[in-house]
Amino acid sequence: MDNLSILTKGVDTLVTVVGAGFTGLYALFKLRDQMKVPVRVFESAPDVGGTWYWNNYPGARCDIESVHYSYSFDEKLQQEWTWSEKFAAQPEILRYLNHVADRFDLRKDITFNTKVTSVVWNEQEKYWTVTTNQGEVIKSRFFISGVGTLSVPKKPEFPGVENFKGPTLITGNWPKQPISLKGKRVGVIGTGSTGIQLITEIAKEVGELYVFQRTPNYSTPLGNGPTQAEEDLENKAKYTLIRHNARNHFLGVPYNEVQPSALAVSEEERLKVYEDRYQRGGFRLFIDSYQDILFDPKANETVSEFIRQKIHARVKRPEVAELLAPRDYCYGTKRPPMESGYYEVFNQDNVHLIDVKQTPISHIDENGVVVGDQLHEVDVLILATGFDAMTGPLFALGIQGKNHEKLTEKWKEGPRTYLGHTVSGFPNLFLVTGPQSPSVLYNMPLAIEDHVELATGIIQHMIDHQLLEVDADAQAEEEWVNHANELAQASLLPNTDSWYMGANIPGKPRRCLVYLGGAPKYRAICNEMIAKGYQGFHFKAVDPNSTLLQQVS
Ligand code: N01
Repeated sequence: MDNLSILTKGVDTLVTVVGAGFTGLYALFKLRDQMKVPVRVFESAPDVGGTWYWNNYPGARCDIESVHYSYSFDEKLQQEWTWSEKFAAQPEILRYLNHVADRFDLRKDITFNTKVTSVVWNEQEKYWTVTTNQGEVIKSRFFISGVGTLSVPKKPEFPGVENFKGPTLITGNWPKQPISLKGKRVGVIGTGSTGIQLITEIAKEVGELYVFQRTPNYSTPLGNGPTQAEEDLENKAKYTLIRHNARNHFLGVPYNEVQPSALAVSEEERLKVYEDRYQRGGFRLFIDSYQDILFDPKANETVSEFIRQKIHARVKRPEVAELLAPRDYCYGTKRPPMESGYYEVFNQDNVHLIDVKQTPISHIDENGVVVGDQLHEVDVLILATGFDAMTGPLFALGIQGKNHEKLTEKWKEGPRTYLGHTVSGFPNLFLVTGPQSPSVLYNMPLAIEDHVELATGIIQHMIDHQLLEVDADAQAEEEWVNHANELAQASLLPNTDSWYMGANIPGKPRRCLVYLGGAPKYRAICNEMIAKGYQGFHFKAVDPNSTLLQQVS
């Protein structure tokens, strides 16, 4: 009997993958077509896309250039696809993912409209029992989570929200049928990346717009525009090099002009650099200006003040500009949102900015949003209030590991992972872009490819060596958690209330959810771990006396 048959004996499939976004599609291709192993994929939506399926709110688009924010695993795929804009909008990214699904004939092996409701480890037989809301129960040797990092919208926390008589729309679960906001009075709660994109777009057509802002953001220009044919050809000619350079950059983009310290240069020189990066757009100001802005408050203040002045220059009414200009936290410690005309929206007479930090939203009634004792009447209410990031989607899977330990229990003081990819006591389970991996501070498609390859590499190793179980060592996990926390503590992130720190969800432990060492360092650590024979993992071989081996021999 061959090695694969040994690992699949007594189970329904070798691998179960949950999610059919960037992760699930690549994992299915890798496992089914390259490794030729049995795999099941479950997806709660009726179609592929993941994040890009659900977040179809007006204005949604990516903010890493599409030439980088795309799969790199297939040369023909990257040669044949042409993006129409520098930063593609949600419909185009969804079309791309549909194209990938069709091109590799993936859809036929995805079970849609099906939510995984529990994932329970069977210690005796060494498999996961995966249960779905459609009543299916399967035994799977391995489980790969592709549920995404920002896929569980934050629960509305406004008393009376259920009494509102008009539609209440949640950006992370936007209606699939077209909805017209033309001429309507619309209220938007939330001014993060989502709110900023949405507000800019809908301000073009709504009657009156009420923006309820608790914390202003340091938003900078996206710098979008149509794809230039010549540039596209050039990029395609050197795609291998582009990907190589992207993979060797902290954020996964091939920028190479970052300088060591904002404080080591004259003010004139610094402002010149900030202006250049601001005008060129995207993440350049954040990641390609000065290295110390995320670590040194004085360096950070130079860029924070630069952005505040930009906001004041763009917003006509000084009191509105001042409300939009953050003062009490450092730039970059909340995820920097990109904008394309956001600040100018507040120069429109029909747009009203309401500060809900000074006076919070007290409740929502049937007619609108009540702030203090003032009612702001609206026809449509939009909640752009964010997500229960990183841990929320994993907790929703109902994962239970060795000794019946629940993941929710193990992580009650905050996530504990080895390499942001595995969890000690939860064998044969792989988290793609899990907490304490570079994930959201890296170019997501590349981060996903890295993690799918790490997981499938371990699975292939286990097939080759007839290994039934892999579990992260508790000490290795402890060291990784400490390393990730130390890096976070050395940065300015912990001082700010953000979803990076879990601070946007009441009661969630305040822990940095992201690995701040950067993707190149992270990849070097993973490669070293593999070179040292999967250091930090314990494997269990098939027991020669076990019933399993007796069955297969
Ligand atoms: O969510 P957020 P998001 N009362 O948590 C406010 C990615 N993304 O969906 O800051 C009043 O950032 C909250 O206020 P505060 C990207 O990684 C990417 O916008 O907590 N307000 C904040 O203003 C991003 O970071 C793209 O004080 C309340 C907003 O709601 C991540 O998704 C586009 C409130 C939530 O902002 C999440 O972004 C969009 C309350 N009770 C998103 N509760 C790209 O371009 C919350 N808020 C790729």
